[in-house]
Amino acid sequence: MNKNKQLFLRTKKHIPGGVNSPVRAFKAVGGTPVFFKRGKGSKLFDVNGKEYIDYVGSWGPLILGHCDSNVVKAVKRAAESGTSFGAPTEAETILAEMITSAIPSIELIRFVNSGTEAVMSAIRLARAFTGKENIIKFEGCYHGHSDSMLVNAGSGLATFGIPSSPGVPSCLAEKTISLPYNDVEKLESKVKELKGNVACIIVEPIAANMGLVLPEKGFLASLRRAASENGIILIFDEVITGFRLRYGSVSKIYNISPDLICLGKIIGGGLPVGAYGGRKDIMRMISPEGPVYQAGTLSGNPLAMAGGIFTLKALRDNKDIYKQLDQKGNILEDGIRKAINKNSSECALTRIGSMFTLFFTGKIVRDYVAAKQCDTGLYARYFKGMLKSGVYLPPSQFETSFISTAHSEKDIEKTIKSNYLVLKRWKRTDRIL
Ligand code: KE4
Repeated sequence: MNKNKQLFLRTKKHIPGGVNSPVRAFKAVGGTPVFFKRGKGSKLFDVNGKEYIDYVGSWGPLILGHCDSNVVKAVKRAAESGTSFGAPTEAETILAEMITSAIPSIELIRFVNSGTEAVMSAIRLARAFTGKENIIKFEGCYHGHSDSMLVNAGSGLATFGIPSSPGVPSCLAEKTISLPYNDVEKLESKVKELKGNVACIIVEPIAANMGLVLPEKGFLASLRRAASENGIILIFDEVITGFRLRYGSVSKIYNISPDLICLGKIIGGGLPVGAYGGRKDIMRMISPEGPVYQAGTLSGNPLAMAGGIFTLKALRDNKDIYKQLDQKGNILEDGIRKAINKNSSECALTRIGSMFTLFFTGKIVRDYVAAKQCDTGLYARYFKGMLKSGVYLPPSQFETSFISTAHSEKDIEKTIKSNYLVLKRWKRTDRIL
């Protein structure tokens, strides 16, 4: 039996679904998840020794690819001095200095251990600072699994949210209002209806959890305006986009300054990390300086700090790194678009910099309603075809693919070729791969 299958059966005896995070179980695409043994650069190697070009990149952290030599050396060096102290270390100071100088709107920052923790803490802080309880989020945006974030839009966009998971108290879910992404009119009318009784608006400034969906002109500005006019805290969840598209926050690209920003993934270089930060007057409410409690045994731990410092150093010290990532993305986009046209495939590609998603729909995907119209069965077949050809994409239509600095021209060419062959084998007529 295939070693992946063996391991999966063995693991399921001890871990729910055989995985430590749901999306890894391949439920959205079917089949047995691939168990990986190691990664190097743009490649992953599974337990059977099969090689893949990796576009998941651990869901975003590995912008330098797997086992970047400087990052590995730094983490090893840190580990040899101690894996955790539960006390202040200089490494936390260094990473805090790097991030606050890269993102001036972050005047104070607190490190935690995951994006979920960063968002959960920022929400609590916004509620404390404003004294209000309602929060606004957007359908299709994912902000980790804290209770207030596991909420769907009430039917017909009813004022209050309904839990999207059992175990989330309805009294809490009701305080989260979930609106359509890119819908300025609904945002403005909801804020008006609630008479500004909203603690915060949280958004992925570039949405990457319904597949990649870009903010339309004026959308982010409308959030900023509504927040400023109603004493609402604007939170950018940049757990994915932080340092992904430029050395810092995407808020610079859109010239919008949020009040708080949540970070994760890249700032830890693959080690467990999250962070939230922003306006001094807000962040000063965080304990021990202020009354809002938030804590963590391994927050700011030396290994994650080392991973983050050496990842950000590489991004900061090579001024062309983001241009090179965008050029790779451009070549890949061009190749995929050519294949879509040649095979008249019903697909829509969205890309920005080193992030991309191939949607299996003929429509432009501007929000979650459109994303949900994708043919996820076709995506599953496409995913399996690419996997077979040695290209590892996210095992879900509702995720984003990532290019790293380690992806070579040869990798991109092979991916373009595989993409063409998979789409060719499955023309609109027979749809059989
Ligand atoms: P974590 O708790 O998984 O570190 O971060 C939660 C989170 C917060 N905000 C955004 C914008 C995120 O994308 C995430 C987590 N991203 C998913 C993938 N899209 C992590 C993968 C997984 O859940 O296994």
